[in-house]
Amino acid sequence: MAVYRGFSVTGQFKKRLGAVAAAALSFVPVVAWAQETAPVESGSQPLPGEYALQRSVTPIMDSIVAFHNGILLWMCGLIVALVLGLIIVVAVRFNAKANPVPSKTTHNTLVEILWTVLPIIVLIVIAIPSFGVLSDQLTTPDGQRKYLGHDIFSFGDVDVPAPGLTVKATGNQWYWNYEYVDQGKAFDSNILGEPKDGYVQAVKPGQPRLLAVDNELVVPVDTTVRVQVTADPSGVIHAFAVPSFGIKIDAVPGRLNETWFNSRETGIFYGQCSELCGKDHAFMPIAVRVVTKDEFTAFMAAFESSGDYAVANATLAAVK
Ligand SMILES: [Cu+2]
Repeated sequence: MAVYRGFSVTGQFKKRLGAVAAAALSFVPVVAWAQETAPVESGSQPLPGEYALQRSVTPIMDSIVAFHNGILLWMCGLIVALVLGLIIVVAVRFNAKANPVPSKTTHNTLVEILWTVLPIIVLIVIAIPSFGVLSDQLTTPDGQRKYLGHDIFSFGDVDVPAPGLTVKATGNQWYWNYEYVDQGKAFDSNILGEPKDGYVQAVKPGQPRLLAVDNELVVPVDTTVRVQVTADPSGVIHAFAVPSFGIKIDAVPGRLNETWFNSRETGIFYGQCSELCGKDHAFMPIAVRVVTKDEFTAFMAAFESSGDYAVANATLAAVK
């Protein structure tokens, strides 16, 4: 009887496995569709149906993608498979019916060593590349230092030039202010609303809702941009984050944090405040417009001579 019931349980389990496999297969069209609609040239932003990290356009994000897809996902997958396997073994072989007289074992030295040592190895495998990526993110290039890029187990073989531009991003309640530090020019960047809500500055067709802003931070392509990040001294903590650049750093009142990026692509890249900062936390997006070096030179010349962001922005093609 016990054997028969054990078999029956296994049979039911097989049916369940079939259902899980069918559910997994039903995701395949979604995956294919997400790949078709992924951003190709222009803006980098989250799109419906996407499930992975945003496309990388900087050496730091290359490292993060390699770390996440090459190590973390595999380790998570293996650990989930191992734990699930153990649970299945326990449920099938050691339930009260299949195993009516339980063992009185309380210690097993080998097992105890294994479940201590294996997690330590797992943590070391995660920690070594993780510290490398972290120190890359927080070390502003000087033209000499090598960066990891795709190969996170190297000792660094990617050259990155010293910063060609310094930008200070200040988190306010609830918008960002950007300053071109060496040029002494600053401007505010506010979210664009929707026409139906009576916003004067409304999103144009094609601009992403809740991400588009009136004044984008304009930076040149293939240039290392030093990003200094802080928050309004009388304000709260925010965080400056742009997924495609692989940057995320806190904006703390009274403290100047620093990170950097070097985008190899032009386009508009969107991010969001990533520290739960208050009632309009969801409405202070970040939009970085990466333009060619010539376009940036013209933009900055117009900004410096006029002191007016709108005049400088008019030198660039209209945002579509
Ligand atoms: Cu914020």
